[in-house]
Amino acid sequence: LYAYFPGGPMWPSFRRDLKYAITATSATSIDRSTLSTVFARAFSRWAAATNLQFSETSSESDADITIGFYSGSHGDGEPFDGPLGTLAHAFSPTDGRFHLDAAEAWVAGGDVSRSSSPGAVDLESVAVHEIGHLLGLGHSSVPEAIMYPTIRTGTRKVELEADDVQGIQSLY
Ligand code: TQI
Ligand code: CA
Ligand code: ZN
Ligand code: ZN
Repeated sequence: LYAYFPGGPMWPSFRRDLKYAITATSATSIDRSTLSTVFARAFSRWAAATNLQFSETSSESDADITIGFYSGSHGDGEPFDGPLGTLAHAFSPTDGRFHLDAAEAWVAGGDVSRSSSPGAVDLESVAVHEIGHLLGLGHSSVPEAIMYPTIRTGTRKVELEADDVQGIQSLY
């Protein structure tokens, strides 16, 4: 079954059109337009299941959600750990910070199962999971769910499971 963060934080009902900005990309070699496409696809999975809408903004000060790539310590007390281990983290509503470990062998817009890199991680799969956290979902006990706390490297899991849809629809 799905879960929420303690206390059930969520985006308030008058905030249904959330803006995100991709703010810190200097630590990754993935090009900017690929990042825009991958994150837009990840957000669209959740938009399809709710009355939430997401749009990218180039202005960090307008953004509800900020997305960035960082290595090691990056100022929030949750340092990244190099390849594998922690891949990314996102804070609960309405913080909006979504950080990705720049040290991962991210695969964006390709077929992760065909990557030659042993620790290849599918960016869109991780993004769909972290957006669940940004919206207020915790971890699910259903292994097929996007919000299940583990994923095998070299695999892609981007479609919301019935459990994810029930979880998000009970919040929004
Ligand atoms: N990052 C953890 C995660 O997002 C961070 C975390 C640990 C966390 N405990 C938490 C976040 C409790 C919120 C609440 O789950 S991770 C996966 C998965 C990670 C893991 O790097 O381990 C994905 C990031 F589910 F596949 F294992 C993305 Cl998809
Ligand atoms: Ca890592
Ligand atoms: Zn961080
Ligand atoms: Zn998680």
